[in-house]
Amino acid sequence: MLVCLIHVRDPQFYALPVQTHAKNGRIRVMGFPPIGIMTLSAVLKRAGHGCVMFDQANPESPNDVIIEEINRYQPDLVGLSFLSTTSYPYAKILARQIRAANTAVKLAFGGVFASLNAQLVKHQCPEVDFVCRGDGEQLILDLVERLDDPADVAGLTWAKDGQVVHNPNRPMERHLDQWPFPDRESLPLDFIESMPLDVPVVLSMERFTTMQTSRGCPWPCVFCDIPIFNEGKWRSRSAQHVVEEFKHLQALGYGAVYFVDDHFLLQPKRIEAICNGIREAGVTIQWGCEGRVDSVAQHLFPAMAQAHCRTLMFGIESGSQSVLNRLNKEQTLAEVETAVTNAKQAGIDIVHGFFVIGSPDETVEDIRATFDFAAKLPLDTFGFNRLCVYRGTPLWQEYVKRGLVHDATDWYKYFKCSEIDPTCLPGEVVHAERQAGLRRLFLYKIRHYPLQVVRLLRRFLRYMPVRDIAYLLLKPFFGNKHGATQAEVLSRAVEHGAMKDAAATLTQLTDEVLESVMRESKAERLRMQQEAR
Ligand code: B12
Ligand code: SF4
Repeated sequence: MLVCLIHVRDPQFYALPVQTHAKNGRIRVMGFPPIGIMTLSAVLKRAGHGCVMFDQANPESPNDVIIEEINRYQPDLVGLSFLSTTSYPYAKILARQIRAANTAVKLAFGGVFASLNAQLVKHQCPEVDFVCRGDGEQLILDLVERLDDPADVAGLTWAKDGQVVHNPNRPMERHLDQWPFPDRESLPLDFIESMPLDVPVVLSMERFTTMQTSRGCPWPCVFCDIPIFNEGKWRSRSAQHVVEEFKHLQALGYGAVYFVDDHFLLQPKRIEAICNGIREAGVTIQWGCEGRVDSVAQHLFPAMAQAHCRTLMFGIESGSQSVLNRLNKEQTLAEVETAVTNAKQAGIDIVHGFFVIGSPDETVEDIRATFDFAAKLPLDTFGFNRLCVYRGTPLWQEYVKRGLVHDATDWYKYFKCSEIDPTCLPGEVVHAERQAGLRRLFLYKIRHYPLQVVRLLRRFLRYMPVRDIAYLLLKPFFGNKHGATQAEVLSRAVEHGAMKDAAATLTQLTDEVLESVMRESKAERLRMQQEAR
C-alpha cells in the first residue's frame, strides 16, 4: 500500500530564517518537525508499505503542489495530521481541495483535535473518510489493511450508509519501545530550534529535531487537553530505547533535540538511566524538556545538565496562589521557586517559565504579582500568554455549564477566556497590564540579572537581525496591537455544515467521561508516586 501523509500547519508557528538552505542542501525552516507523521511513516515503511510525507512548512510544496503530487502518486490513503483547534481550518481547506481534485482517494484526519472531536469533524467534513483517534501507529497499519471495510478498526470514526460510525476506542498501548524511531530523513527539510517555540528567537543553529520519550500527564489543570487525550495515563519508553535513539540521531548529525513529552520529569529512575546512558555512550547532543515544578526528580537536575540538558521549561502559569488554585494546577509558589532555583544551580543553561494571564477570577493585583514573581525568579526566558479555552478541557466543560460556550456551535473554536468569561478581567485591561508588567520585568532583569540579560541578547544577536531584536524588546514599551490575529479569525470563520448541530449532540464530552478521566488521572498519579518511593 502507498500512503501520503501531510502535516498541516498553522502558519503562525513556523518561519523561514534568512538563510533558507542547510549545508546538506535541505531547506531550513524554523519550528518543530512534524514528528506525528514521521512516526507513522517509520511504522508504515517497516511493515513494507510505501509512504511519502509533505509538510506545509515547506515553501516548495504549497497546497497545489501537494495535490499534484497526490494525483501523480495515486496513493491508497492520504492522511492529514494536525495538532490543535487552530490548525483545523487549514486541514479542512486542504482536505476539500484534495477531494475536489481527486474523488477516489481515501482521506483520513488524525491528531489531538481530530481525536477529541471525531464525530463532529466527520459530520462537518464528509469528504474525509476516516477520523483516526488516539495513537496512530497500530491504527494506521490496521486501516491500510481494511480500507474498504474498517468496521473492526478500533479508534476509527467513519461513515456507513450515510451514518457516522464511531468504532470503540483502542486500548492504550503501553509498550512504546516496539515502534521504530521516527522517519526524520525522508522530508527535504531541516529544522531550526526557536524560542519560546513560537516566536523567531533562535536557540540553537545545530541540526535540530524533536523526540517523544513519554506520552500523557495525569494532572488535572483545567485548561489542558492532555489528560483527556491520554485518558489520564502517563506512558513511557524505556531509558535504553531513548538512549539508542540519541545515538542514532548523533550518527545522523543532529546537534539539538527537544522532547515533546508533556511531563518528562516524572520518573526519577528512568531519568537517571537516560542521563547515565547518554554520558556513557558519549552522546553530545544538547537537549531540552518540560516538566512540573513539583517533580520528585529534582536531585537529578545536575545529572541532566551533565548529560547536556540545556533547556528546562516549567509550566509556572501564575505568581498568585489563588489563581494557581483556580486553575487546579496543584502546585505552590514555593515549589516554583525551589524548582527554578534548583535548575539554575544545577547548571541548566536556559530555564524557561510558561505563564498565563487573563484567567478566571484573576485580579489586576494577581497579574502584577505574576510579573513581579517572574522578575524575581532566576529564569532565563519567559512567555506570557492569554489563557484560552479549548474543547475537551475541564474549563470548557465548566463554560458549557455556565452558558459561556455552546458545545453545538462553538466546538471548533477557541476563545481567550477574557473575551467570554465575566469573571476574567476585560481584554484591554489584561493587555495593558501585560505591557506594563513586561516593562517592569525587563527593567528588573537588567538591574538584578545583568549577566543573564547580556547572555540572552548575545544569543539573539547571533541569529536574529537587530531590527527584530529591537522590536521584541521595545514592543512592551511602544506596542499596542489590537484585534484578533489572522489565524484566530480563520479558526472562527468555519462554515456551518447542515448536520453540525445534530452531530454535536451526539458527541458532547459528558461530565461522566470527564470525571472518569480525572479519576483515572488521580489513580495513575498515586500509582506513580508509590513506584517512585
Ligand atoms: C509540540 C507541541 C506543539 C508545537 C508544535 C509542533 C509541530 N510539529 O507543529 C508548538 C510549540 C509549536 C505548539 C503550538 C501550539 N500548540 Co501545541 N502541542 C505540542 C505537544 C506538546 C506535542 C505534540 C507532539 O509533537 N506529539 C507527538 C506526536 C508523535 O504525536 P501526534 O502528533 O499527536 O501524533 C500521534 C497521534 O495523534 C496520531 N496521529 C497524528 N496525526 C495522524 C494522522 C493519521 C492519518 C493517523 C492515522 C494518526 C495520526 O498518530 C501519532 C502517533 O501516535 C501537544 C501535546 C500532546 N501531547 O499532544 C500540544 C498541543 C497539541 N498543543 C496545543 C495547543 C493549544 C497549541 C497552540 C494552539 C498553543 C497556542 N495558543 O499558541 C499552538 C498551535 C500550534 C498548531 N499549529 O496547531 C494543545 C491542543 C489542544 C486543542 N484542542 O487544540 C495540546 C494538546 C497541548 C495542551 N496542553 O492541551 N504545540
Ligand atoms: S501539568 Fe497540567 S498543563 Fe502540564 S501537561 Fe499536565 S495537565 Fe497539562
